[in-house]
Amino acid sequence: MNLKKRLQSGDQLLGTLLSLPSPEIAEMMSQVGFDWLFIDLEHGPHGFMELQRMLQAMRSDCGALVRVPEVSESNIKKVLDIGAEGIIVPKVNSAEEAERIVSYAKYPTQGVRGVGAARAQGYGLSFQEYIEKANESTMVVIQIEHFEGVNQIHNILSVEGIDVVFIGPYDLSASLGLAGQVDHPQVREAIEKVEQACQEVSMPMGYFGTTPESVRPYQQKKGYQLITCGTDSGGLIAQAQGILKGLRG
Ligand code: 3PY
Ligand code: MG
Repeated sequence: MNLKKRLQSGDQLLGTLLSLPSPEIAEMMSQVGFDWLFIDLEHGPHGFMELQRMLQAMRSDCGALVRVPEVSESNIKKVLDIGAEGIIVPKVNSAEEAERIVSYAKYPTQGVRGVGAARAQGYGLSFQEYIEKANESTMVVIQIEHFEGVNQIHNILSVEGIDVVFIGPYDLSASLGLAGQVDHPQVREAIEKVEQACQEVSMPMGYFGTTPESVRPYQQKKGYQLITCGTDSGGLIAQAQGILKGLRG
């Protein structure tokens, strides 16, 4: 079952964030049991070629959602044509922007996605099959991570075709002048405003945290179906620091 079907059936999908352009890390992380991997082209140095190599290395029963560097028709088209199951779009602050995102992610007549034959379409071998199913099976995740997006949440939610509203607690806290204070009451209040709006229209939500302790409260809240915990670089650093601490005391 693909990620979108699992989301629609009510599953909670656990992932981790990959910030390094490494097919080997993608290969490993796709084998440890995560439902999906959050591949970050917004902050990571990855280009489209590295993304393709990462997706090729992953186990097929682990999904991939790719965060695009910014909203652009070509970014969204390429990421989907390379074979991501969906896109994550950072800092969406208006309904107009959300409409453009959905339009770039869907083939006509629902949207304006260009038609090509790349990896997602089996380089042409599964062209018709992919084209027929893509609008339904592609996941569109938008991030609310700025107070402006919080203020616009009702308008943004009126846009057809959004599958998940994903909170970015770090950017959201920064937009409030509280960078990194993800549990500050003002940040929580902003998140609760988004939660309430999403719950009213049964919109699934997502959350990112660096540790299981930081995501657990959200994991247990109603509606949070896309959970991202930890990063590849954070894991490597923690492991190395643990080794040194063990050896040096
Ligand atoms: C943030 O916290 O700003 C994020 O984008 C997490 O994915
Ligand atoms: Mg962010």
